[in-house]
Amino acid sequence: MSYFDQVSKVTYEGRESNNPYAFKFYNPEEKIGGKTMEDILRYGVAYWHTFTGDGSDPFGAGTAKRPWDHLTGMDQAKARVEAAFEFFEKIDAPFFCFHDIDIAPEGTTMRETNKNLDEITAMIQSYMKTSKTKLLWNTANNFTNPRFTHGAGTSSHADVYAIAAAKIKKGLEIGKELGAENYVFWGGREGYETLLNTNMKLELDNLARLYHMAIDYAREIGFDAQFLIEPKPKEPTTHQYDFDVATATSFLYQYGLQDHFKFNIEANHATLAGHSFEHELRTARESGMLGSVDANQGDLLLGWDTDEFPTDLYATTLAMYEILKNGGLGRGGLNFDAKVRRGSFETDDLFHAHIAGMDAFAVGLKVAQKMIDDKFFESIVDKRYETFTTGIGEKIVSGKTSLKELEAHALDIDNVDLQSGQLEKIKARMNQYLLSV
Ligand code: XUL
Ligand code: CO
Repeated sequence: MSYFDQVSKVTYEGRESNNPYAFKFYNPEEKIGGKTMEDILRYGVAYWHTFTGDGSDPFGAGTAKRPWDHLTGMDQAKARVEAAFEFFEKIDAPFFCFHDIDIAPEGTTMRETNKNLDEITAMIQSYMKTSKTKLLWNTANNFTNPRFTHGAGTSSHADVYAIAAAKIKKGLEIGKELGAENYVFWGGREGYETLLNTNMKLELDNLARLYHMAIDYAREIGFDAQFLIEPKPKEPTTHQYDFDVATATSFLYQYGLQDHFKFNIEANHATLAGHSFEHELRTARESGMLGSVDANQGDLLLGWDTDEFPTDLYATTLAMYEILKNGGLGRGGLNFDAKVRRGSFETDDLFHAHIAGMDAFAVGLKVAQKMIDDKFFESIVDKRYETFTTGIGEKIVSGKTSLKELEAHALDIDNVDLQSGQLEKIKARMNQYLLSV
């Protein structure tokens, strides 16, 4: 049975192609800086948006028309697996990602839920034997079920904490079973609505204890995936503890977790935190903690997490600049944590959306590689800080000076030779680069 008859296989046809089911810029085999695009970009399909989501939003019911709509329960879950692997093959996806409840329905008890998960995991595993698509990461959904209303690892109720822990344990086992490269923790409910009913210290201590237990259990079962924290400042909670990369870094160091985690950085979460996407990537990169990316984009006119497919070439280029400077994403990848708009309810739209996102990051990659090869921006940066390479600047950088010596240096300065930051020249050059591929 075929779920997506309209498409045979999406391939690269080049920028002049009029075929809506072809890549215009993403050429998996093309080498950029010595590596293939496929190996650098490591695209992932998000199971929840593409196969489980129905297009509903807080104001209206689902709109999506899917060939598995007539089914329910486990039959529907199985149809989704069949459809997913057909889609992965047709869109040429190297990876996919899922939450536990995306792939299998919850039962009335955890025992029943785990039985459903085991059955679908076995089915996925057998599909993976003949598919090139690997698991970039999986995670436990510890936010949808009403029992997580006061949090999961930061719940005010110990039983809920235990349920969250049990779901993570199962997630780690499934990740090992399917050979996941990473395991993600996104704390959608790990935060608070008001401090007046919140024991923040206990909640954060408990969250750290949960992470330590997860590290221990992964070690115990021999699951060597990279653990990733996905920061987000708010939504659904008013304040989320993993607010942004800097906040979560300080949490990791405070609790001795820093060697066990990297970050999964989502574009729309960065902007919700009042940062640019590239700011979050840079912050993680500078501390060696850039692990993976949830590739999407928000809408500047809306104040929430719209999870749109990325099409903004400026943003994808600046993101790829950080990723290339990081030496790539290692075991991470670019997971399209993105959903088609509610009005884009046909299965065709799933293909158009992924093609748009894959092409947008392919352009970003090509432009960023040129920017790096030319060293145009790097030389601007080098020149801007050159006073730190000699004399007193060199002493500052090597930690070989003191306030006394700096005062002696400063007292006789009569004129500081400041240079322009050349912001407009830089932005104009960036536009030239963008138009050059
Ligand atoms: C929610 C979000 C999640 C995580 C995984 O904003 O991004 O889908 O990526 O739980
Ligand atoms: Co995400």
